[in-house]
Amino acid sequence: MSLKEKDPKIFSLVEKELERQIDTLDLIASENYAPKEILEASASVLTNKYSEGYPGKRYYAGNEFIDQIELIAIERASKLFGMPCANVQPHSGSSANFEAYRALMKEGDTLMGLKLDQGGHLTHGSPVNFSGQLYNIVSYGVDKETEQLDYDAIMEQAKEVKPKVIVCGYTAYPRTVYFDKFREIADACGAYLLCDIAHIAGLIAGGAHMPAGPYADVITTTTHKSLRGPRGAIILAKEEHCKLINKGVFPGSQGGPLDHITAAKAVCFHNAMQPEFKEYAAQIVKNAKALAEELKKHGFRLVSGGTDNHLILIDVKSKGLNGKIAQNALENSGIITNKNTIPYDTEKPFVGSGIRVGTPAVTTRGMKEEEMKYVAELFSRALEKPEDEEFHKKLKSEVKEFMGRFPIYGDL
Ligand code: DSN
Repeated sequence: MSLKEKDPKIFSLVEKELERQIDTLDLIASENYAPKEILEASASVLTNKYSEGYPGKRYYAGNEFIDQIELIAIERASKLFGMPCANVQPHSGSSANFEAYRALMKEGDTLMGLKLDQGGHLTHGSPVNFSGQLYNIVSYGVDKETEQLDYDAIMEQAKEVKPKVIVCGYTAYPRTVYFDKFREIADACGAYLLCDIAHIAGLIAGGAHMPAGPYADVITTTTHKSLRGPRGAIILAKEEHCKLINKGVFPGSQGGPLDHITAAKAVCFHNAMQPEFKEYAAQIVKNAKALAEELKKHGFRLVSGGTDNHLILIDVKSKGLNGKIAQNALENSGIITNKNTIPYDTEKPFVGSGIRVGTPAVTTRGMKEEEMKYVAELFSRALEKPEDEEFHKKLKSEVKEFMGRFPIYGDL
């Protein structure tokens, strides 16, 4: 029996979600469309298996093929990001960071990460997250004028604070992260350098951002953002951290790995090694730069003045709005984004003064620089009359028509 027959309610909601994805303009910087082969691996019979442990050292029998899959995933991840040790079992970016921190620090040790409201992640030291509760957090910020990282200031702060771990790599930072400069900072204060490359993993894999592998002690990343794989995460590390990281993931914090996701991760790494992926990564950046220029023409102020990567942080206060109002007006018009704080924001995080947008998803759908002009126009028009539902409804059909030209899954 199919899902449609067994559970029509859930089947119909999945269908509706597919329709929503097809019809709307997804500008969420951390989202993408996993290709069919990744969906196929994720939805496979591998979900039936228990394989606690690691290849060759499992706590269950019957892992002959699972072992081969995990070894392939490990080898590909290692090669792709240029680090000798890879753990492909973490279920999410947050759990990967939890596990990496536990391998590098004891509770109470000092962790230096970018402030959440300036582009960092919850797990980089927010007080409402385990990271802020288990470790002594000394956050760094971006420069108030340039809204970019000031590496000299971070160096000075790090020398004073002497953190055990410095984390770099962000969720709302539109500029290149100079991992080489962070390596110098970490060396100057005797810290480990953890590069959380979740947002830019696809750009790194495709050669559109400097690599972290030569500089990091440990790398964490999700696999579903610009890397365009299944929902999940991995940890990469120098050889010396390998044992502790593996122990930290299992049995330290997780039980059985999600073998269907491990297989999908392996497929994702294979895809990311192909020449087409280089083109994809380069196009993401070209599209983001084109979109940034067009948004500026429509009168939006962009945090840091533009972008070097896949994302743009738009200050919607420059149009007399806040993030929450703007996100709603955009969603009602079929444009999917997320509200975000901007550096030195005066709004609460649930409101924010910014909208974060990114180009990984639209680039997967085949859009190029030319289309970014229309995307910026749609974005701008949606915010012209933030409270006018009729106006948004009309715009939503226009967006749907436009998106119809860029199919996701063909006949799926
Ligand atoms: N939730 C992710 C993002 O949207 O950036 C970070 O984990």
